[in-house]
Amino acid sequence: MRIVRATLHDVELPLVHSFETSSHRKSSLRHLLVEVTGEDGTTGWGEIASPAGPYYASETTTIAWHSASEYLIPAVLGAEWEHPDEVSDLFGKIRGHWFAKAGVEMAAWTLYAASTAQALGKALGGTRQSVIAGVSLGIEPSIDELLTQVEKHVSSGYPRVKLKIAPGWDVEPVKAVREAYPELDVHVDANGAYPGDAEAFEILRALDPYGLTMIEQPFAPRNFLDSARLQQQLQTPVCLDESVETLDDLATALELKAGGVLNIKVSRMGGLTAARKAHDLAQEAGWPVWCGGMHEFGIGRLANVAISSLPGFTLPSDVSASQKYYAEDIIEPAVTADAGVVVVPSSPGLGAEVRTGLIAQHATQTQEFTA
Ligand code: OSB
Ligand code: MG
Repeated sequence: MRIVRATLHDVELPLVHSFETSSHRKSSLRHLLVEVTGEDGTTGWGEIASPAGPYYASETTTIAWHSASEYLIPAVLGAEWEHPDEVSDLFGKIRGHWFAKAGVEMAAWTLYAASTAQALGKALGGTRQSVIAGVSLGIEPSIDELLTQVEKHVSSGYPRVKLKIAPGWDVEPVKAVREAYPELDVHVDANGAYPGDAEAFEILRALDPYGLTMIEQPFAPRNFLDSARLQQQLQTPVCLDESVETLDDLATALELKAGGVLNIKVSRMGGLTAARKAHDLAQEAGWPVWCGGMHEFGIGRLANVAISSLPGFTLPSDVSASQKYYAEDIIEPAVTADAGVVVVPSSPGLGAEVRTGLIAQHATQTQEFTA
């Protein structure tokens, strides 16, 4: 297979409800869409979902535009490959830039799936027909507003709620949500906001009695040691997100027992092939996995649904309905969740039509590349 043409679209969509994490608040999102054409005329799509600012990872949207247009797209254009597992090798010499690599590789995967008339999930080895979605709720201005958000999503059927926490917004919101919902599957995500000091350990230990499903990324991404120390002191599993960008990071985490659960993000790990390998490694080690999100538009969202159909994804994934984030998604039909259940598409390729008109309407820059 060969990609003979590519187009990079820089697209900004407004969020229906602004979202705050330990680092900042946002009300619209800018992602890059990668459109590719194979020599048989089939189209594939990928999404580069890096955040606009360097808070979750150092790779901003502007940096991703640069790496995709100058290095990654030129590396794949015109190159011959048989299976998308080979595509990441084409840019194997380029260090980092996981989000941009993931978007370009995703375009090759969807092109391959469409061209060979397989659903993306099946092509990846997925075995589920539907996956369970959880929601991720940002830091709210008050506990009451947080409870309103929890109620809204629990009443629409989501079986798991993840709460963003940060120093000063941790035990109190968790206590309030637990008191209001004694049985709900609740977990927290600190996005690495806690320093590894005694006070932070004390706060994180104070979360242990609330029966959380996991505490996600309490410490800075490279701080595997404090994560391992904390895990020894808690019943609650520690989940790693930002810490695991590569399979080597995962091997380190497993060896050190720096947690007990893995959040696999296709974007953070540089693509679907790496995500699948991470799933295999974690499964062998007995760590349950789930798929994390980056507020993806429909293309990245469907890639997340597809990878979540693999058997080791036993915890609810951040694959909530498009409408949680966007009034209008760039795919048709949009992703829907009925009582928290998202159907894995069975039609060939990505599993939905891409609304090129809507993309053109929201694009701020576009660039074409030919082999
Ligand atoms: O840590 O999981 C995270 C969004 C942006 C940056 C980091 C994270 C998130 C989310 C979004 O939690 C979850 C989703 O896409 O539904
Ligand atoms: Mg996270």
